[in-house]
Amino acid sequence: MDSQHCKMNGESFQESRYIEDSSNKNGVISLIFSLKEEVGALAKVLRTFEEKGINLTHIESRPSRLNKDEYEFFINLEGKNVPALDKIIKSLRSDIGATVHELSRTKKKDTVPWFPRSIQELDRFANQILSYGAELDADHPGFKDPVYRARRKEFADIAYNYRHGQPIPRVTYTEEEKKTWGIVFRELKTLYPTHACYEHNHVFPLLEKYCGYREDNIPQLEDISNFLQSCTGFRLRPVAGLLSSRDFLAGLAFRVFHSTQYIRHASKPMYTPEPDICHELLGHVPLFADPSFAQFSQEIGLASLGAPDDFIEKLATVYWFTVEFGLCKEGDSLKAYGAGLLSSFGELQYCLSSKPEIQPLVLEKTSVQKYPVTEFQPIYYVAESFKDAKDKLRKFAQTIPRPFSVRYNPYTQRIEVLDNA
Ligand code: HBI
Ligand code: NLE
Ligand code: FE
Repeated sequence: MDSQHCKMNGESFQESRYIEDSSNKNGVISLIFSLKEEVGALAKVLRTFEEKGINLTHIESRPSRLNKDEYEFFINLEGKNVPALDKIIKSLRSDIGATVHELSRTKKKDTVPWFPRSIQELDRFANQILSYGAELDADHPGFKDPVYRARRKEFADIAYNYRHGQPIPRVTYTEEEKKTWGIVFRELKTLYPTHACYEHNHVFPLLEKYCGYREDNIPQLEDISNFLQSCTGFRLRPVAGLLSSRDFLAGLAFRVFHSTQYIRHASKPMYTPEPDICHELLGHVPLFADPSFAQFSQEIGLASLGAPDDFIEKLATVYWFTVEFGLCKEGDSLKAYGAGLLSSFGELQYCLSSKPEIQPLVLEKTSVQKYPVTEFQPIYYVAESFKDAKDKLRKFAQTIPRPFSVRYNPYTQRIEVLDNA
């Protein structure tokens, strides 16, 4: 459970791109790593450097003094591609079990990670999709089904080629896909009156009226995007799969929600760990039509821009326990507003049963809570209201060490950076 969580975070947070700093561009980085003596062990490591296009300029080996069956390798490499190097080091440590020491490396501790300043710049995220780790591949029903995989590629191509401002291509869904949607739609609709929050139940009939939400029809992202723009200014853009937390949260700052367009595998309609069109349309979309929720979501996005990696992780965790898996108070009862709950027939019932632990939303605590990503949540946090959650988030955002503040200008669709330094 924890390792899955770490996997996801690991992949998400390693990948910082820094604002260019020429002093580091061609620096030399030295590493020492140890490997068990084994045929091909070194070759395997060298291949990963080759794959990432990292040039090694020096290599030496010696038997390890600490472990008799290990060799130590000393290498110099050109430090041009720091994010790729971070990944290699991480995988040496976790996949190969190597001990890695970084001898010299100019870490730029106080530079600000790059972030988009205009809505068009979100186009840059399209080809930075994270692939799931081995553990998810293994228990994902669709990953062993070649027809399903080929279909996923068609959706990925739409997303890769999409540019801001274009209409989102319409998709003709297959009979099997429509059947899966129909099952999910029908079952969830029976639970919404008792389990979903007021806002969700308020918007849902409008989506049926204006956006083609029906048991026998998978609605089109383009129609929904237009509907949301008229409600709160939120818009959708298609995405091929999971983005890093940093990229995903940055979209929210522009009131842009990255939405998948493919559907879950037909064999498991009631729960999937991945976002899919059922999750986006039945879980997220109704809430983004609500002004107060939309503002809360945008504030998470604004707080994330240029924030250090550890804060991105905290904000992603807050996102997880609010936008994805949040419960809220309605009078004396609890209701679900988190999209991960509203799109899962199984978890929507479970979250309001007596089984999980329930805690009030306290961001200092919530932001560091560990969570599993491939099974029902053991703990949920309760918001008093969206306004209360937003006020808490604003306070929390003030604790982020950033030498500037940001605001979104909706007329120019640009982020304005106000220097505090
Ligand atoms: N990427 N495409 C996509 N969809 C999500 O819902 C999503 C994501 N990346 C990260 C993420 N969600 C969250 O779990 C947080 O890390 C922000
Ligand atoms: N578990 C959810 C579902 O089955 O719809 C998806 C969660 C995506 C974070
Ligand atoms: Fe989601």
